[in-house]
Amino acid sequence: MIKPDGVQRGLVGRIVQRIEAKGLKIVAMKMRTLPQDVAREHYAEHSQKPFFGDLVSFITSGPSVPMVVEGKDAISEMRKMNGATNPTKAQPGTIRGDFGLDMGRNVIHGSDSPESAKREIALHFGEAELSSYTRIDEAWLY
Ligand code: 3AN
Repeated sequence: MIKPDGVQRGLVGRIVQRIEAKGLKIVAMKMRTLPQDVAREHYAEHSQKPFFGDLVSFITSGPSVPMVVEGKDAISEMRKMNGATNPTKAQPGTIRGDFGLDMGRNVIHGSDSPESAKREIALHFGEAELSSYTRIDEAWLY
């Protein structure tokens, strides 16, 4: 999910381009401002952390772009592309390393396991919003 800072800084196109160029398949995408309850649920694992309030108010401060991404090792490959949580620690070539400077405003979120992906997808999309299609380059990718 591209966070409000990524949207407001005009980074959506460049981020989507990286995901597509990698060979991953975007099967759902929308723009929405997260309601408070969705944000709190999204970051439920951090509810006891001191930064939880700031995290929820930032993530609900403007539109985000949630996406569902499929492909070989999609979760770990996306997290590799996103880079370390703290953008000042993230390697150049990663999304956070190239586009971020601040721990809170770190441009993008990626699910960290199949279980959290399933839970997070359901927060943003209904079954009918997930598309199925074949990339023209699939035979070359795999
Ligand atoms: P990631 O998004 O890399 O999986 P998590 O799940 O540890 O990282 O953290 C979720 C989000 O909470 C991060 N994207 C970051 O914006 C925010 N965050 C994590 N740690 C801190 C912190 N110490 N101070 C402020 N915000 C934080």
